[in-house]
This record gives sequence, C-alpha cells and structure tokens, in this order.
Amino acid sequence: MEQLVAGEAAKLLGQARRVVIFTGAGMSAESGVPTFRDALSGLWQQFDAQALATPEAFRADPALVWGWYEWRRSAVGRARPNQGHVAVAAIEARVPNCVLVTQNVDDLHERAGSTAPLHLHGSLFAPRCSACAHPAPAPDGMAEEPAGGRRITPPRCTRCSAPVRPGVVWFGEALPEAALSAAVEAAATCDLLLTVGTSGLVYPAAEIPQVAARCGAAVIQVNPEETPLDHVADVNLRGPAARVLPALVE
Ligand code: BV8
Ligand code: ZN
Repeated sequence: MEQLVAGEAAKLLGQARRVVIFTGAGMSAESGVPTFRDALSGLWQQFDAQALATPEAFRADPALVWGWYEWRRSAVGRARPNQGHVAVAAIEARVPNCVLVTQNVDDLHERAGSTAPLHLHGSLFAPRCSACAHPAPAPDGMAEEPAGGRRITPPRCTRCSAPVRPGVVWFGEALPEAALSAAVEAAATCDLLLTVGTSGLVYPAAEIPQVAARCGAAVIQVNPEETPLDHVADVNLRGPAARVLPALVE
C-alpha cells in the first residue's frame, strides 16, 4: 500500500508546475534538533515551551529565556541538514515555480541549499533589540547543554542598551507580514502543496495547507503520525521526512 501511495505522490509532484513546500519542526527531527514539544525533554522538561516562547516570559526572566534559545541555537549549530532537507532543495531546483514556507527557526533548509525559505516564525540567527528592534549579532560560541539548565544574561543593544531578544515570533506576537502574505499568496495559487513534519496546531501558519486545499491544489502530507491535516491531504505518506522525501525525487 505504502509503495502505491508514494508512487501516486511522486506522479502528482512530477506533474505540478507551481508547488508550495510547507515544513514544521518534524523536518529537522532526524537532524537531532528536538521538535518544539520534545525541546523540553531532559534539561528543560520542567518548562512548558508555550510558556517560555512568550514576551511575558522574556520580560519576567530574560536570562532564562535567552539561555533556552542559546541552548537551542547551539543544538542547531551542532546539527547537519538531513536527507529530507536535501530532497526539499532538489524539488525546489526541479520545479519551475516552487516556494518553501517554513515554521522552523533553524537554518537547516538554507544549509541544504534552499535559497529563500519564508520563515513564518522568525529565526534563531536573527536576534534583535527588544526595545528598538536594532539587529544584534548572534553571539559566537555555543552554549553547551549544561546539566540543570542555564541562565545566560542576554547581551545589550548597542544603540539603546535594552536587552537583546531572540529573532523568533513568540506566542501572542504577529507573524512577519511580508512572509505571511507571500506564503498565503503562494498557497492560493499553487497546484500542489507538500506539507512535511508539522502538527498543524499553530495558527495562523496552520492555515497555509488549508488555503491551498480550498483553492483546489492537491495536498500531500509527510508525517509519521496522524495530524489534523490528515483530512486536508489528498495523499498521506506515513513516515519520517528523511526516508520519504528522497523517494519522491528519485
Ligand atoms: C498570533 C517560534 C496574534 C518560537 C513558534 C490561545 C492563547 C494565545 C494564543 C492562541 C490561543 N489559541 C490560538 C492562539 C494563537 C497561537 C496558537 O496557534 N496557539 C496554538 C498552540 C493553539 N498563535 C500565536 O500566538 C501566533 N501569533 O496568533 O498572533 C496577533 C495578531 C496580530 C497582532 C498581534 C498578535 C504566533 C505563533 C508562533 C509561535 N512560535 N515558533 C520558538 O520556536 O520558540 S511556533 C512553534 O510551535 C514551532 O515553530 C512549531 O511550528 C510549532 C509547533 O511545534 P512542534 O509541535 O514541535 O512542531 P510541529 O507543530 O511542527 O510538530 C512536529 C510534527 O513533526 C509532529 O506532527 C510530528 O509527528 C512530526 N514529526 C516528528 N518526527 C518527524 C516528523 N515528521 C516528519 N519526519 C520526522 N522524522
Ligand atoms: Zn535598542
């Protein structure tokens, strides 16, 4: 059954002229980067990601939140793009009009050769001032994962000396307008959307595959687990991205 379904997906992909690839944290799981939920296993499990990934948490304890993001940034720095990221870049190179939209804040798509992913939730590599938004350099060196968690006092803005914050979109914050409208426009005009490694729980990003389906595109989902997007997808490929995606571009 699985072979048949993958063959159907590869055929749909081969016929598509305008493709959107929509990725979530599961895309980076096989690179050893914890997905959002399991970013809290071990060291951080006493925290709720949704509680840490908020402006309120940063205001209350900037060193705790900055330390968490520095730990995640160092995990990404030690990781390598997996075969799924490489397959995504191969699809982008092959399809005449292909837009990559990612919820991920890592740089693994770029390191696998994707040239212009739309980052709906920002990036671990674009810190900025929490007051005047002046861009700040991502500190070099890696915050190793020390036992028992680690507060790291955030650097100060060189322009107004307010604390520097991670360049990600926190819960309760608006997504970057340009990236979101470009992603919606691409989803509304594509003929196929490939959604990979997302639970489809976080809005408004989770709207993207639904916009594509409503506008008549074929939707293929790659995920080892069931998600709310099962009902949106025409083809559900039940498996990990680094195994399933390369088979689509053979
Ligand atoms: C907004 C950056 C309005 C930070 C992220 C109630 C209260 C408050 C808010 C809300 C509410 N109800 C709804 C909301 C809105 C809220 C929301 O959607 N909440 C959810 C939880 C219900 N959304 C927001 O707050 C957004 N902003 O609405 O603003 C507004 C408008 C105007 C003006 C002002 C305000 C902002 C949302 C962005 C949050 N930031 N990331 C950071 O990274 O720290 S989202 C974060 O969680 C990740 O980016 C990820 O996308 C998302 C989910 O995390 P995960 O579950 O890990 O990842 P994912 O969902 O992708 O799931 C992993 C999947 O991979 C699983 O399905 C798994 O099966 C699969 N998988 C595992 N291994 C593999 C695999 N797949 C393939 N291969 C594998 N090997
Ligand atoms: Zn500043």
